[in-house]
Amino acid sequence: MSEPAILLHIAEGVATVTLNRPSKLNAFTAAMHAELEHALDRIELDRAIRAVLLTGAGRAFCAGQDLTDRAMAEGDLPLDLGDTLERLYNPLVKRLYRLERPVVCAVNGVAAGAGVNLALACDIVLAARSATFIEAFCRLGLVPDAGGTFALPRLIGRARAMGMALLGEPVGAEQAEAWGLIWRCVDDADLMAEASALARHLATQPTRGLGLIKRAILASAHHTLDQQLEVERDLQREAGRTEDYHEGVAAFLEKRQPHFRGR
Ligand code: T3D
Repeated sequence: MSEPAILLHIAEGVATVTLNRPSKLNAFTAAMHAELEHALDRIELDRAIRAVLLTGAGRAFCAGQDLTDRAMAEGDLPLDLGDTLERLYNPLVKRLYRLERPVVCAVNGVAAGAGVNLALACDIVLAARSATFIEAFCRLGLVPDAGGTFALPRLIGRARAMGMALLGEPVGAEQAEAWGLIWRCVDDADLMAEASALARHLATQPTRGLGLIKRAILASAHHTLDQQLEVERDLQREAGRTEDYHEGVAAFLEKRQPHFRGR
């Protein structure tokens, strides 16, 4: 039997999802998409999972689409790449943005093409100091996909987004942190310990509220101030009805540590 392309490990309220095709730098195949979809189904259904950690096996995070699946012989009709985005990448990116659980990404090595944009669809991105981010699409005559043209200008502004997308040069993790592309760059040896500790910490927090924060920040991307104030009003109404909010207030008044349950 072949190795699974996705590993899922659940412990202490954290689901660790590992892209597992290290010999191909964890490039995406249709089978890998299907396995990742199943892992996300499991995560969405299990309320005991309160945070997610995404990373890659081996020396890379993810080299994007597996290009051996895209080889064309003379006379072949071109594959409809819009269709592969519609069926595979777009649903994946939407699920990560909309998952009402915090998603930490540990970029353990090179991220290229859709691999970069997959990382940027996560909520808190840590990267090993040696990792690089390559919007490699322009080298193939393609357009950044998997949400790249949404995330890049919002995170780092038009000038840097254009530079990354039009030149396809590797951007190092330190530069990525300085630009605000990612949350933090950490020493290679510390990456997994720091990312796991962060995910475990988040899993003990008021995770219903964290999910609502995600929703609010995502909505702000296309809202006016008035519209966003309405979003905050509605989400705060929902947050104020959670058990965790009541526990947070009670713990503060009783001068004790809160015990949040994600409800
Ligand atoms: O198609 C659609 O459905 C549309 C969606 C598109 C989304 C996309 O992501 S398009 C962009 C695809 N990705 C790329 O263009 C990146 C291609 N990879 C690279 O440029 C380089 O591999 C890296 C810069 C990422 C790393 O370079 P390096 O020198 O560290 O490693 P390497 O030697 O190039 O790769 C190691 C192995 O992984 C090698 O296999 P081998 O020769 O040892 O058997 C290489 O072929 C394989 N590999 C790396 N990336 C891919 C890949 N195999 C298939 N597809 C890949 N994307």
